[in-house]
Amino acid sequence: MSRKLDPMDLYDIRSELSEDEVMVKDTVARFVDDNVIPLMQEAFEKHEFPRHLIGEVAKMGLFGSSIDGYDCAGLNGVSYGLICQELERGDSGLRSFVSVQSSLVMYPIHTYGSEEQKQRWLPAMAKGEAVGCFGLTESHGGSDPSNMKTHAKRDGDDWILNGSKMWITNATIADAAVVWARTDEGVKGFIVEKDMPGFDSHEIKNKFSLRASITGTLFFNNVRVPDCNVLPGVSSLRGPLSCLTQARYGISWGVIGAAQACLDEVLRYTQERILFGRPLANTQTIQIRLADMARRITSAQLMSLRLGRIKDSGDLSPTQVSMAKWNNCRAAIDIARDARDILGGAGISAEYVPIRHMLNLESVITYEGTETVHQLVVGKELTGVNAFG
Ligand code: TGC
Ligand code: FAD
Repeated sequence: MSRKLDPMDLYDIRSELSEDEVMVKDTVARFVDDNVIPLMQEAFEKHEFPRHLIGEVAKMGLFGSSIDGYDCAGLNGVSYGLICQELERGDSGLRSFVSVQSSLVMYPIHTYGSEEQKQRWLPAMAKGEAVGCFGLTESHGGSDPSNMKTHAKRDGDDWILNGSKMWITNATIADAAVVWARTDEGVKGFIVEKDMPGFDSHEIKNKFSLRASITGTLFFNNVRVPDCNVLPGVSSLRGPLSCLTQARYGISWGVIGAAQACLDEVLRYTQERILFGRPLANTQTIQIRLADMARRITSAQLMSLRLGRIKDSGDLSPTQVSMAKWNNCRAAIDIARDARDILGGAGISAEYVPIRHMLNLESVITYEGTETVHQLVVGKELTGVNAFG
């Protein structure tokens, strides 16, 4: 008799992981089962980010987990992916928080910041004592950040920052915002602190997606930023885009967790739901749909694991990340929508996870580069022709 396979891991990805990676995965999975899943339905309904989780996530060393030193865990890229996968099995909002803090705030400070900036922010962020946000998108078109209007001018030893940013995760709870602005010396990253005069933020309410995550706008009205708060290591769009590569990599893993949560729910439901005198799972079309979910999850797992190994070898190309972000977000959102349908009327209730994941994934497939953006990045790689211009 053939052995029973794990429905969430048909190709036994687990056996490809090192002992340390398995330990990271299992630790975060337990935390999510015990401390995250039980509260996400209510957090989503109340449109609230469960802030008390910040300290708990910090205690596990999940912020800036890929950074060596500065009180960070120094884990490899595959471990970061597994962290994202397990967190997003709970909710995309919590994974978003960790993506922003780790890949979009701590990463640029670590990669492009001065030693003083690193000492000041990285240990505090690793401990969850300081929260960060990342301001790149502007209201007139997030897909094309080269058209940014936010700008800064030197004034003695300071810079004067003007403009605004839109759709910013953690905007209203951030102690520091890494803000990208046009200057006479190229695009630069500014660490804007929450109390700086002229800096303001507002929460965007009434979202139907990522309701358990805070999203907002940032406004800069003649904000005086000292030169010591400017990231010295980069002066071009490569700065913010390289951060996106880190975050997109994590998202490619994260959405697998959301998809697994949906498959898990419908596997249970279709065995219990009796229609026309037999469990729903006994019908051919339902089995085909479940099999298709498992096929897509398995493909996504293989893609992300391979991507992680390439990342850890130091040879990651942004195009490879684009392909995985596109493929895995598409797989996850299709699975979540199909799972919602399989649940029938129950599928519109927040008591079942697919609708929450489905709604969250509408954001996830849009932020960090829309599906179209990633398709065009791959298209450019194949043809050598830039279709953005
Ligand atoms: P392009 O001329 O291609 O590139 C400019 C410079 O950047 C370099 N580069 C990259 N470097 C690292 N990673 C990447 N992914 C990179 N893409 C480009 C490039 O080599 C060049 O470097 P250099 O040294 O020669 O100057 O730039 P472009 O203006 O043509 O842009 C191309 C395009 C459309 C792909 C880019 O603009 C893009 O990715 N647009 C989408 C924007 C986006 O994804 N925004 C996300 C905002 S943050 C967010 O959504 C957070 S959600 C967080 C959460 O809650 O989880
Ligand atoms: P647009 O760029 O206006 O795109 C509109 C449509 O046009 C899309 O369908 C797009 O695919 C399509 N399109 C674009 N270019 C082309 C083309 N060349 N050909 C054909 N079609 C095209 N940003 C941050 O900086 N920091 C954050 O923390 C952050 N968090 C976010 C959190 C949430 C919940 C959301 C929803 C967004 C967040 N964003 C953040 C912004 C996000 O990155 C942008 O929404 C995204 O990049 C798309 O930009 P846009 O919304 O302006 O859409």
